[in-house]
Amino acid sequence: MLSIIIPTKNEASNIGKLFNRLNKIKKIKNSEIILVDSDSKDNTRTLAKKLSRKYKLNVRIFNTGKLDLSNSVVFGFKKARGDMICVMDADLQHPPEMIFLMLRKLEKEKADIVIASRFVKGAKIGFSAQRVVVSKIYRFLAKIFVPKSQNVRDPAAGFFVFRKKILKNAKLEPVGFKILLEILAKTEYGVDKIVEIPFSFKERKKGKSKFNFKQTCVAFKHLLKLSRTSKEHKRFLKFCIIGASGLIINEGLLWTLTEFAGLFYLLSSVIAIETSILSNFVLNDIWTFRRERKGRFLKRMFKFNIARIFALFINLGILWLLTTIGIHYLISNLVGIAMVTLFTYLSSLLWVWK
Ligand SMILES: Nc1nc2c(ncn2[C@@H]2O[C@H](COP(=O)(O)OP(=O)(O)OP(=O)(O)O)[C@@H](O)[C@H]2O)c(=O)[nH]1
Ligand SMILES: [Mg+2]
Repeated sequence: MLSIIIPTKNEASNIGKLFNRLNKIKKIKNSEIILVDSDSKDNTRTLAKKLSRKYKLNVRIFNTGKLDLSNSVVFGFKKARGDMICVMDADLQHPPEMIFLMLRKLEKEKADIVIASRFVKGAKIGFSAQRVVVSKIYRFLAKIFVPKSQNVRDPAAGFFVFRKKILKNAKLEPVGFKILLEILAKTEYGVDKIVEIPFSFKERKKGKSKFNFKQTCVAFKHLLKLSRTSKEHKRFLKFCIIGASGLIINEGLLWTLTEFAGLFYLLSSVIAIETSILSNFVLNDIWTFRRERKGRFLKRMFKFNIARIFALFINLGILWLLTTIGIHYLISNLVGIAMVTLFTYLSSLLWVWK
């Protein structure tokens, strides 16, 4: 059975049309609809009750009081009787006609999660320029803070179907609106068992959007919270420790080769830099990114080297730029090193050990 979970807050102006469209779907009679409403003041629940009687739909309505959107949905998960779950909004931005298309895809492709995605080929999205930028930043940070979600184009989607079994053992503690990312971070699914299908996400026509500046901040706060649970900050720390060890190797070898082997200092430096790159790579491969090792060792090593050479140019570029605008070269160099650390970390996470 499919449980369709619909979070609502003051959606009386949309609920009539939503139920009408749901009623026209044949397979809906074998599903349950769980409306999780956060204390709407506009009759949403009464109207939903009336309509479910009128259309003879299997609807269960809960008032989740002060719970926010994502926690209301989690409440819905606990009430769900189906072995498949669909989450969708009530404001008709998510076409209900797609529900069983997504379910079919889930079954046919033996997927764990099917997402109606706003960012795959064929999708259309009616976002303002400002929201496009925020969404881009959010999706980029999601890749860094929740690496498990790296292959998902729309981790902030609100319309998706999944197998309930993936929730087993997961301790969901979301805040705000982004329930999908919480699921991607904490549940047990196959990373290759996520399918995204395009859809056209239009502006809401009736009722008021509850997604505002405060909710945007909450979404970023949620990301930070997830990075703590996925222990991504520890990974970054490991990367920095290895970076520091590389610095010691670099300095030590430069000194030894120049002073004791009698090499010209620039030649010593080339050997020292490459040795530290290689030691950094090996240590990261067996410690920082142990679980992300895929494919050929040499290929990863080559990519890591390329990223480091790029990093060298970034370092020099920042050093030159900041020094020419009057900043002391030692401070410019520190800024350069910080930026390079970030760059090499991101290229490692999103490219070398993707
Ligand atoms: N239970 C519950 N539902 C909520 C809450 N806030 C919003 N919703 C519902 O969640 C769905 C998505 O909310 P919207 O305000 O449309 O947010 P959005 O779709 O991200 O933003 P827009 O694109 O501007 O519409 C709608 O069905 C809302 O009624 C809440 O605090 N509790
Ligand atoms: Mg909406």
